[in-house]
Amino acid sequence: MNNKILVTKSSMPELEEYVDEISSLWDSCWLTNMGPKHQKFQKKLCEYMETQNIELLVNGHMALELTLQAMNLQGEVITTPFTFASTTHAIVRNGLKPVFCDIDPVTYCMDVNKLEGLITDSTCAIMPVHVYGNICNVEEIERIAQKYELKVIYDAAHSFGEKYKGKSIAQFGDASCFSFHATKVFNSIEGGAVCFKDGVLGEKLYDLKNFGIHGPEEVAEVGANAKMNEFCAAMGICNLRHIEEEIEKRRIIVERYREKLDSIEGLILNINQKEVKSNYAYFPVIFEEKIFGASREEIFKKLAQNGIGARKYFYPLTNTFECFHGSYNVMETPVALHISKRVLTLPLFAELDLKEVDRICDIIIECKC
Ligand code: T4K
Repeated sequence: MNNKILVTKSSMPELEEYVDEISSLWDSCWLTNMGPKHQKFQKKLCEYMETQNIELLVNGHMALELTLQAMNLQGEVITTPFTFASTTHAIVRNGLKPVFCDIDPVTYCMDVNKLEGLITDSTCAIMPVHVYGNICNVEEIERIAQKYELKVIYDAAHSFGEKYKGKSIAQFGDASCFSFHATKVFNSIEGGAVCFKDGVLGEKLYDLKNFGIHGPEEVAEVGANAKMNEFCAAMGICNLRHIEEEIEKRRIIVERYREKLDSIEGLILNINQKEVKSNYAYFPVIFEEKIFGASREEIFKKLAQNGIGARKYFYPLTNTFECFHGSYNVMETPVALHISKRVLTLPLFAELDLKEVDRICDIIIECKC
């Protein structure tokens, strides 16, 4: 496993730094249930994400699922199928109906030109995804949401640390749900957070992550157990100290990929979005077989033979999952289908050596015919 290069590798603080951060837990024996580390992490995140309103959760999925529950929604939620299972599952597990909007062929986020046509009397919310850390067209989504009085919940799992026009990405929509999973730009081992506008939503989320318990003798909601424990909060505190260095290292790696692959015909690289402070979360490449001469599957296999674990994020589309028993028509999202059949996300993590980036690119270029 050690000589393999996988799609990502968790960022970790120095062991001593983490040990130092968790040592007080041996005195307090307070390990979970919104303890001092949880509170400290929440406060640090508020500063970093430039918001007053953050609720910490056990993972990004529960952030999505409980946010929908806290909003008491009913009916249809417009979302995209080019995402991780979590986005669609959060909608379905709330008894809501996902309605799939196609994606923009450049950003892979929701195609806002197709959004309005999907709104019906049953639509209650929009759940767009800042996929790969590419920022959705937040202005147009806000305009449409206001016009039809819809809630906007961003799946911001990939966009920690980003800004749009100088404004923290945490400040868009009614809520933005982040993932701090081990595989993300920023991790707290497992973890997630919701940033929100309305304080009442925060109070509900606080209860919902703790079984719906509102007071010592009052259980007001049918909640879950989705609390972040103290060890995860401590990891988050440590990793947050280094986040800007991490993003800078990623930027250098992405630049190198671009230098090597930009001019190769048949490859489409992820764009540099204007007015976005990027976190360089993923490096997706679209392989147009007819021009490049080799298919995504061939490249995937060739890389694997060389010990390189690129991934097909996000294939298959969520609207084709077996668990939905053919409920959705994939032909309604043709751009998402096209991209999902051709995309590979290449290895990208802060400690990835530039020589390895060159090797990965050379293997890809050798496949061109
Ligand atoms: N919304 C979106 C758009 C998401 O992408 C996700 C999660 C969510 C919501 C939900 O957030 P969470 O509930 O997960 O917080 C991974 C992650 O598990 C998942 O968090 C992530 N998206 C998804 C895109 O990727 P897998 O099944 O591909 O992970 P896995 O185990 O194959 O790991 C990928 C690579 O990461 C490994 O090859 C090596 C590396 N790795 C993995 C682990 C577990 C590490 O370096 N350290 C580790 O501890 O889903």
